[in-house]
Amino acid sequence: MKKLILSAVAAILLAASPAYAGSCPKIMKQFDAAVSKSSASAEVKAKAMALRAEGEAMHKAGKHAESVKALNDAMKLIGGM
Ligand SMILES: [Cu+2]
Repeated sequence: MKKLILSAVAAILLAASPAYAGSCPKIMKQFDAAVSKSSASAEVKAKAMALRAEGEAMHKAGKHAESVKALNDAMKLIGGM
């Protein structure tokens, strides 16, 4: 029974990660398009760009959930969503 639960959890984790892996580059692309059109101040944009870089680094490290969060925060800063 315990083994069954463990494999179910593993299956869910495996199914969840490609979704995250795919959404990071998507949000990065959206951010890049939005930042050039954003009316946010240079200071806010710089902060957002730092968050985006952080998100990209985490994406490359395989931490997709954290990456998505940082990228979404970056988007919010520039008013992209
Ligand atoms: Cu990712």
